[in-house]
Amino acid sequence: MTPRIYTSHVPDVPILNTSIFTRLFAPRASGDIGGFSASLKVIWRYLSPTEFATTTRPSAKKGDTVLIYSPNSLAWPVALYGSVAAGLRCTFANSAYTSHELGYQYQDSGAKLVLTAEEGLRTVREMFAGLSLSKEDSDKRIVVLENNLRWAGGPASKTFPDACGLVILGDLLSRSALKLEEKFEGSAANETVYLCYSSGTTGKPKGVETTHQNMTTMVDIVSGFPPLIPGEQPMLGILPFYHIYSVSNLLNYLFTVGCPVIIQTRFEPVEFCANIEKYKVVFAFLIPPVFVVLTRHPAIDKYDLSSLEYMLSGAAPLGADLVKMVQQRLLSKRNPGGKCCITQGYGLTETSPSTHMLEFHDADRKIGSVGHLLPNLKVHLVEDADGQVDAQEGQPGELWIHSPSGYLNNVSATKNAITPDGWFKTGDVAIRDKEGHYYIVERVKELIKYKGFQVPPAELEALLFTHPEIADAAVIGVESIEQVTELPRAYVIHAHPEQVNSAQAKAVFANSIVKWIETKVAKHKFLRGGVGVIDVVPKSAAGKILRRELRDLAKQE
Ligand code: AYL
Repeated sequence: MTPRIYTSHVPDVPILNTSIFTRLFAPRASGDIGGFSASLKVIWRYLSPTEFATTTRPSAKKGDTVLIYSPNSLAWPVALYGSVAAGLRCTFANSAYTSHELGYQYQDSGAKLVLTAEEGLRTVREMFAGLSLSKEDSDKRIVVLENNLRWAGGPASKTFPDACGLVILGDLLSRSALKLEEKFEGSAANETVYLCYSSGTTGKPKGVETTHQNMTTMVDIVSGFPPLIPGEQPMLGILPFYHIYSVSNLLNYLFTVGCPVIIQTRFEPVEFCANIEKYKVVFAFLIPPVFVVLTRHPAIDKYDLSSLEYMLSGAAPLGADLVKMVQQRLLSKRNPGGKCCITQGYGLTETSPSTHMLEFHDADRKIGSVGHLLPNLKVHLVEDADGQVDAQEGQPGELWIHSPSGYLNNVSATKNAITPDGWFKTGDVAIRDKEGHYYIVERVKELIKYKGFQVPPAELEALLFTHPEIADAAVIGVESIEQVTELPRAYVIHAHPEQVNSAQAKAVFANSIVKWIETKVAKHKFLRGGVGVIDVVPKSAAGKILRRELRDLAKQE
């Protein structure tokens, strides 16, 4: 039987044969040598494999990878696009990563240099020490992105007394004489430009090979979709830049629209409200936990948020009840007829990223939906794991998306995720209604999402196995209604069960594991759902953890 394949109601956009850099900057960067483009050029020249041949840094060749490790700052897009202009690939790490987590991504991606914020320097050096590099060798692999980026010609850079050949962005900026006519090097459209880390359906994080063309097409798709942004409004940059949601929607897309972005280092409710009031923000890209804040935080009453009329949520489920609560609260402070449109986008790192978006005019009618399929995409809803049986019209099925992506150096993970004819299995279950609006109703993959951030169970399980008192472990996500997110919860088996044969002993041991994990991983992976001490981890005959049984167990507890 021929499978039922759905396409978008919106016409396809042409697929350009250019690099993302050319699409976003080339016209502006060559004509305008203002602060931003000057800094871009400095980073580009420093990192360019053919330029600055006299520097002592380890040589990078075109196509090599650099790792960006920084919270949101003005230097972040400079680091990103400067590297891209130099023909390098970029991988971005969560700015809260520990040296161990960072080391995994540095090695797995094969990165040659790390571009870090000042506050990350200690962790980066610790990471290099963990890889047995001397201080001299590691400092040569680091570029420090200062928090207060001073444009070219500014005062001398802050000094780092213990530096052994560290390169400071501010130093490069003040040293550099730029020629306007310099041309950026091009990259081929089909080359990989970003390596975003995602655990996918199963296993540890893997580098998703995202090409220039994936990114330029996404920019054109989003730009062509019924207008997301009403005019050139200031936008809030509260999503972490290192997440693909930001790279695509806040950075790539907003640079093409020419929107100013108000950078917040991290989400902080009072600053968030103050910025909306000050800049009269009309539209914001958000994630579900921010909506929880919008229903509860006292700052909401202290600031004038009446300009904020459109919000798009993504990266995790946003329920209809929460949407209604936010609307009620915000509208109660507005004049009659005031607007408060909340919609959703859906996507995955592997699909670079957006595949669905709900148009604002459907916001109230289709509340809870992730909207229509975007152009240039094909989806298939399947009832069985092999994709042989189509889901019936209006019935749930796993969402498969036709996608050219793949994982770096990981043929087997790529094969598991993508069928030979190019269908990427999302691990999400969706329903498509008669009008072509999609609803994400369940996640069948093991991935846990804490407030929009990926928590790969396999990573926490591997860590738990290294604990001397743990014989076996499994990690699942448990729902927190209160926080509108999943919380990672571990089930562990004590290596000497007789030592934990009372409820109290179990509780003490469980608590010690929660604390122990907090010393090892970034905050979003903490075991906020707690630890359960059990006798046996339920497994299939093939040894696969039966997570559904553990989820049922968690519900009974
Ligand atoms: P990753 N509703 C429910 N689940 C969602 C949604 C949503 N709106 N969006 C993402 N997810 C879950 O790679 C889903 O389980 O996301 C999906 O498989 O960190 C998983 O998150 C993917 O996790 C955009 C642009 C969303 C980006 C994104 C997030 C992409 C990165 C919408 O327009």
